[in-house]
Amino acid sequence: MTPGIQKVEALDTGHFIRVEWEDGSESCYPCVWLRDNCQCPHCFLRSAGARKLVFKDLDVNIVVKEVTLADRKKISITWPDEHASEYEAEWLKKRCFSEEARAEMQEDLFLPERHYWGSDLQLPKIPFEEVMCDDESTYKWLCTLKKVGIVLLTGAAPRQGELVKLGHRIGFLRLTFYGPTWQVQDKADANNVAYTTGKLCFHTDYPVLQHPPGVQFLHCIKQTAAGGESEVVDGFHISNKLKTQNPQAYQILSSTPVDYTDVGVDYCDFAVQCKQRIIDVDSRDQAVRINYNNATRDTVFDIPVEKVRPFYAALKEFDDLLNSTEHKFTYKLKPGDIVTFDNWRVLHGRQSYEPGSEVTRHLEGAYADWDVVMSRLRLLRKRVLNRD
Ligand code: OGA
Ligand code: NM2
Ligand code: ZN
Ligand code: ZN
Repeated sequence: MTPGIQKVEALDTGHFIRVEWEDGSESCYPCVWLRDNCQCPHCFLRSAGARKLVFKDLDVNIVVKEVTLADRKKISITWPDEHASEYEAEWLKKRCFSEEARAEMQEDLFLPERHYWGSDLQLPKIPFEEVMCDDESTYKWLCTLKKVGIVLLTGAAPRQGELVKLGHRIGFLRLTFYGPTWQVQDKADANNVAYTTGKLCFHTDYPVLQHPPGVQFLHCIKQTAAGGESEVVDGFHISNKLKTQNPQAYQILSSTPVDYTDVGVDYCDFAVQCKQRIIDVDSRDQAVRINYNNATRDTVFDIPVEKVRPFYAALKEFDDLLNSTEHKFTYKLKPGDIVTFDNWRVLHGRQSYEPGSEVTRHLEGAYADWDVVMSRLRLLRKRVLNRD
């Protein structure tokens, strides 16, 4: 429950409002922000949850004319032009500018908590059927996907079409040049190394796209008897390790733009080019996305010649860490399994297998964007926790 408001006053010649809460805490709000976020029908479109007030009509030097405590649940402000605004206690408390309150709100919105793992991973498993029918299971699936980066859904039918259903469950899938869903199997004149029987070293999918798919689904329809095992590694955990172990290598991989290329025909013809840093970092130098597929890394490399060898040395350090037995987790998909993972975080690979006259191994794959997955997660959390 939000505490009531004890007292409200203007500070700094009307540029700030100070709120004293009944629990003894206090919050400070800049008047320009309060005016900007007036919730009246003139300034705010309730049905869209969006601001109507246009920026040119905002006086960035505005001060309050009068502020009053309507009751303990609401404050009222009169502005110099007589416009009147009201703000509810709960609304204000959530938007408190203190460092702790902001951190709490950001955690609520983005769920940044991560559980790092190595070869000791306890692969989280949930029945596919439960995820399709039960909100609580879907919520648990998506929470775990965000926190751990990988969840295995079990017991789907061993035929094409299950991923389209899963896509409808979250909202929609991400279309790429390889189609709405795509078939991983040995193909003549393969337009991608994935469509052969060869080994796939640790990679993230599709770093050649400006906005690589955030989430990947691989549904096992048919599995070969010998070979074809899957491997995964926690790219964020490895990035942390590299940063402590070899800060210079980390610096190089998190700053060097690497050229990627993908040219061919599938859903339609394509000639895609992109520059990506192998370790994408935020303003605090924390890894937020791995962009690494050795197969589509371009032969064109747009960096000064003297930087080339140090780059390869740095990539070697990273690749060695990815492949160390301490860090990688190996498993083998069974028909009906759907592995779902964070394609911005988890690097995946597979062992080679023997080619045959007929198809012995078949996975159906699909992508989703984190925006779509997080949106579904927030909606389900509201429904599951509030039971509305
Ligand atoms: C892919 C891929 C894994 C597998 O298609 O990009 O990584 O097990 N496939 O075939
Ligand atoms: N497939 C599996 O980056 C890549 O080329 C990943 C994409 C072909 C859709 C493979
Ligand atoms: Zn208003
Ligand atoms: Zn892949």
